[in-house]
Parts: sequence; structure tokens; C-alpha cells
Amino acid sequence: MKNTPSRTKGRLILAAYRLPFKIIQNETGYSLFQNSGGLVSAVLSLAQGQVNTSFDFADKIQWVGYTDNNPEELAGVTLENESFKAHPVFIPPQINEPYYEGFCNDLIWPLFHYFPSLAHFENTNFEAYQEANLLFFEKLKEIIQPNDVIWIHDYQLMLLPDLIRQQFPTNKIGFFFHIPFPSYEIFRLLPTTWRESIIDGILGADVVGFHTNDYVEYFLKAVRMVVGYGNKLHYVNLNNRIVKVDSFPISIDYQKFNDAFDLPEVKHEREQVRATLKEKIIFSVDRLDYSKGLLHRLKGYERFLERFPNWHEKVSFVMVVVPSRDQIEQYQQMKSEIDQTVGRINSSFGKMHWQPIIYQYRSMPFEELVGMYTASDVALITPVRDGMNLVCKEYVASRKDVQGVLILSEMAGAAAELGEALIINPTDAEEIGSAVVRALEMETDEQRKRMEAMQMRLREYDVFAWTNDFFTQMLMIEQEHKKLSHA
Ligand code: ADQ
Repeated sequence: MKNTPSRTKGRLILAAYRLPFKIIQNETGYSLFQNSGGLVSAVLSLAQGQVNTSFDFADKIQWVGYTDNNPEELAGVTLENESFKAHPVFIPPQINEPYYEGFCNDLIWPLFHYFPSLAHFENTNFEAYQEANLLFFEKLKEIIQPNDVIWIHDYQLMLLPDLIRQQFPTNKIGFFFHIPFPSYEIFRLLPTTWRESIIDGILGADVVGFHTNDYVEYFLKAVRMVVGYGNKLHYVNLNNRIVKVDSFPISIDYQKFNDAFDLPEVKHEREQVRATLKEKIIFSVDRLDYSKGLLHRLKGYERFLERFPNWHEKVSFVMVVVPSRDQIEQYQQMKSEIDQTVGRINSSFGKMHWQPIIYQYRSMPFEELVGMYTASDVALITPVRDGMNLVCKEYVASRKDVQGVLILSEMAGAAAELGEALIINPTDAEEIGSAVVRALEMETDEQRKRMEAMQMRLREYDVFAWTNDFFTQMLMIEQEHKKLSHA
């Protein structure tokens, strides 16, 4: 680990809704198996000093999050591996249901993705949200020591920064928001006391991060309108401290995806796909969610098939959807609409020996995913709203052959960084259809130029640079606080 003697060492504490570990019982006790997600590897590299930050963390990373394991089963058990110590938060089902399914997934998610008609406003859900944030705080209270740095993630924990700030005024707190922060006209649909609590809650942090400048602007406007604090550039001026609000576009482990191109399993997967599907391949992969524009995508592809019969039998669209939230009625309904639309398109245009859409409803292991990314001629990513969207970044990063065309919705946060993609509006089926033809016919030279430009950007600002950027701001805010207290 890096040594910076000027700073007393504190620990890094992460708080996010779900623990990123599988808790497995064995003969000697319990073991933690960490997920291989981008955030996990990013904080790991930060704590191990691989990231160039002046923070130097003591001890293992402490991770606080919900688990549905039985509290009695884990009572008194230490949960750790070589890098992390896990601190489970137990939320009883009678709170977790209205908190997570109700307030988070049935109100904040649809509202912040601009689907107000799907949003449900229930007082009891907001009460559960407050209670669950308090349960997180109770757990953190047992852990936090002076000099610890706390990094809180996402819309499930918007009240937590201020709960911590009240009791631990000097600890550094960061908050990162993974979904869009909506324009004020949407945000103001929340009842007055709820929106005040949310803004005050988030402003408990020292640094508040969003994916794009637009989300930053919307948040700053909400701050002005709801609680009346002004801002100078990206600093919100509270009475006794300042909060930095800025954009930190999240990214991926670029090198991991780029190197994966040459993995034997990935090569095998790619060759198999290409041997099976002789025609050109269009690919998409997302969670089942109305924000991902799955039906818009199908409509655009259908328009393409109607307008360009010369492409029939020369292209296949492989659409993979990973099951998500399928206990919720809206999601079940959407799933059956997708099933019907795929059936309709395949039966209208298909031939005995050609299926226009190959649709799978399942999760994919990493090697298969990269195999598909690298076998495809086109990636078709059409969210109607997406905080960032990592799939398009993964597609670009994995193309070590510098080939392939990305078609990307302007509604994805990632569109701000990936201007060399063919940018479309997902509600415009004609535009999607035309972009598909343009992508299929694009010369390899042009593909290369566009890919190179996007790859250069993603290589430079990968998930490690993102983490570094965030923590650099956390250090700088300390200087700003000092200036303010001497002023
Ligand atoms: P998500 O809405 O989950 O994340 P996204 O950013 O696209 O969306 O990430 C999805 C991840 O799941 C990707 O790493 C992808 O490879 C993986 N995935 C998707 N379908 C899969 C499948 N069938 N099998 C296996 N893996 C699959 C939220 C926000 C986003 C924001 C991220 C990160 O909604 O806007 O980009 O957080 O901040």
C-alpha cells in the first residue's frame, strides 16, 4: 500500500443497498465470495494503492449492505475475506418490501427514469424508506471511527449521508448516484416533505457525484428550488460547510474486456456463434426493464425488416434479456409483450431456415458475453432513459479487432462520451431502421476510425480513473473547507 505520512490513516467504508458477496457456510464457519463487478474491482484497486490517490486506507475495506440471510444464523459471525469485511444490514421483510420494492423500485426508479405514470406514491413506503435508511445508519454507527471515509451509493440510500453527518461531523462522506437525476419538473412531483428530506439527505455528503453534467445541473436546480441553497459553479454553500457536486461518468475495467478478446473460451464462443449464424449479427443485452427500450428496439428492427427486404436472411438479431424484478406485475406484463412481439416478427418475416430474432431470457457468463460482443457486427442499445449504460462501453472495450458498429440511444448517459456511435432517438423506429442499415453497410475503415476514437476515451477514463477522480475531489474539498473556516 502507498505511504502518505501526512495523513492519519482511516478506513474505506462502502455502503450500497446489497452486499456484493455470496455468504457461504463451510465446516469452519462462513466465507465471503465477492462478485466480479466493476465497483468491487475499482474500490479494491483504490485500497491496494494501485490507483493514484493520496488517500491511504488502513485495514480491509468495510462494506455495509443488505443481506437476506437469517440474522440469527449470522449473529456474532465475522464475515471477511482477504480484502473485505462485510457488515450485513438486516431489514425485516415487512420493512424491506415497502422500502425496496415500494419506495425504491415502484416510485424513485420509474419517476427518475421519466415514467411518472408508473410511479406509486404511498406514505407508508416513504416511512419504510426512512426506517431502512436508519437501519443502515445504526449499522454504520457501530463501525465508523475518526478518519474513516464513507462512500455511499445510489437511490436506495439518499437519506444516509445526512444521518451520518449529524453524528459524525468530521468524517469524509461521498455519495454517488447511479441513475439519472431528473429535471426539476419531474422531481417536484414528489411531495414537499419527501423532496426536502431527499435533498437534505444527499447534501450530508462532502462530494456528490452523478454520471453527466445534465444530472448535476438538474440536482443543483432542485437544491435551489427545494431548500433554497445557492451554488457557485459546482459548490453548494451550506451555512457551515460546502458540498461539491460534479459529474463522474462511471466506466468499466477497460483492459479486462479488451484482453478478454484473446481468452480461449471467448475465442471458442466467438467461433461457435459465427459458425452457427452465417449472416451478419446484431446483438443486444440488458436487464428486463422498461427503461431499456426493449420494445422500441423491436419496433425499430421490425421497421428495418419492412423497409429493407434485401437484408432478409442476411442478418440475425440476437437479443438477450437478463431476468430482473420479474415478481413485479409491470415487468411480467412487459415480458409477455416482448414474447408476443418477438413471436409476431419471427412469424411474419421468418423462413424455415432463417429466424430474424433469436431471443433468450437468461443471464450470460462473462466469456459468453464477450464472445457475443466480439462476434457481432452491430450492437443495438436503445434505452429510453439510462443513467449511464455500461453495456455499450463493454462492447466498445471488447473490440480488440477495432471492428463493429455501436448504435446508441441519445437517452443513455453514455451518449455524452460516445459521439462516434450512430446516435438514435429510441422512439423513432424509422431512425433505428435507417441506422441499422447504415451500420450493416459501414466500411471497415470507418468502423475502425469510430471504434478507435471511442476506445481511446474509454481506455483513459476507465473505472479506476473514475474512482481516482472521485477521491481526488474528496481530498480537494478538505482544502475548500479549510479555506472557508479561515475566511
Ligand atoms: P443497470 O441498469 O444494471 O445499472 P448497465 O449499466 O447497462 O445497467 O449495466 C448492466 C450490467 O449487467 C453490465 O455489466 C452487463 O454486462 C450486465 N448484463 C446485462 N445483461 C446481462 C445478461 N443477460 N447476462 C449477463 N450480464 C448481463 C445501473 C444504471 C445504469 C448505470 C449502472 C452503473 O441503471 O445506467 O450505467 O447502474 O452506474
